[in-house]
Amino acid sequence: MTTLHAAPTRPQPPPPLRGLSVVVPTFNESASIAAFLERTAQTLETVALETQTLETLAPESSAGPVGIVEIIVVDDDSPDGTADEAERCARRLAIEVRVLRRSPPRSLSRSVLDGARCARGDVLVVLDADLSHDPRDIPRLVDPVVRAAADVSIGSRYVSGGSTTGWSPRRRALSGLGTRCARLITRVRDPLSGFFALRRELLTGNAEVALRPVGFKILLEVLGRHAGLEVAEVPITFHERARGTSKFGARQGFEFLLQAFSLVAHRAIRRSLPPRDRGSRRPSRPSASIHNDSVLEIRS
Ligand SMILES: Nc1nc2c(ncn2[C@@H]2O[C@H](COP(=O)(O)OP(=O)(O)O)[C@@H](O)[C@H]2O)c(=O)[nH]1
Ligand SMILES: [Mg+2]
Repeated sequence: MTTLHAAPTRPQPPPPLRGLSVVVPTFNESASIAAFLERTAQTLETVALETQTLETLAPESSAGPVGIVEIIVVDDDSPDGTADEAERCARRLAIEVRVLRRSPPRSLSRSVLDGARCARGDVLVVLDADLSHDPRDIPRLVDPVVRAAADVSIGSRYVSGGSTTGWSPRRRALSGLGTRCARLITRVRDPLSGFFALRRELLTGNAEVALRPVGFKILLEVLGRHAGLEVAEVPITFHERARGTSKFGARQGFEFLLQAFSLVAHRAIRRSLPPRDRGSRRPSRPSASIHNDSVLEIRS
C-alpha cells in the first residue's frame, strides 16, 4: 500500500507585479500640467525600454491591461481648467493618460485613493503635478517595490543624498516640525513625502485596514495604519514649484494635526494588543521577516 504524505507547505513566492499606474492629484495646475505630462510620458516611454524594472512591470510583448503603463490625473474640479488642459495634452502623448474629474468637497488624499481604485497597474506611483518631484526618478523609485525588497518606496528628502531646493526658511521650519511630529508614528525619515511607490492594494485596502484619507498626507496614513511594512527610502531632490501656488495652508495644517493624533492613538492601541491581533501583515514572502516599519535606505 502506498501512503501519500502531504508535502510540507512552503510559502509560495508572490505572483509577479504587472503594470504601472502613475497617479497625480491636481488642483489648479494648468500652468504646469502639460510640462508634467510630457516629462512623465517621456520617462515612461524611453526608460521603460531601457530599465529592467519597467520592462518587468510592462513587458513589451504583453497585451491588454497586464502590462499597462498609464498616467491618471485626478483633478478636483479645478476652476483654472487643469482637467481640460490635461486632456488636450494627453492626445499628443503615446502613453495612456486618463483624467478623473472629482466633485467637491476637494481632498488631496481622497483624490489619490480614487486614482488608486481606477488604476490597472499592480504598482502605483504618486507624485505632484508642479514638477517639484522629478518624473525621471520614477524608475529608481519603483525598483524596490518591483523587486519585492519593499512594500513602499519613498522619494526621500531627508536621507543621505536627498535635498530640497528653493525653500524659504519658514517652509523649511514647517516641514521640519511636521516631520518630527510624524516620527512619533513611524521611523521613516521622510513620512510626509508626496512622492512614493507601492503595491496598489495598500491603498485600495482590505477589511482589516481602514485608511482615513483626511488632508494632504496619504503616505503617513499608509505608514501609520498598516502594520509590518517594509519601507525603502530613495534619495530625491525636491524642487520648489516654479509655477502656480501651493495649496498647503492653515486648514491643511490643522488636518495634519488631527491625522497625527489619530495615528498616535491607533499605534498606542495596536501596541497594547497581543501580537496576533495587531492588524495587517504584508503578504508572506519566503525570505522576508516581518517587523515593524523596517526601513531600507537606498543610496544613489
Ligand atoms: N485633487 C487634488 N489635488 C490637490 C489638492 N490640493 C493640492 N493638490 C495637488 O497635490 C499636489 C501637491 O500640492 P501642493 O499645493 O504643491 O503642495 P505643497 O507641495 O505641499 O506645497 C499638487 O499636484 C497639487 O495640485 C486637492 O485638494 N485635490
Ligand atoms: Mg508642491
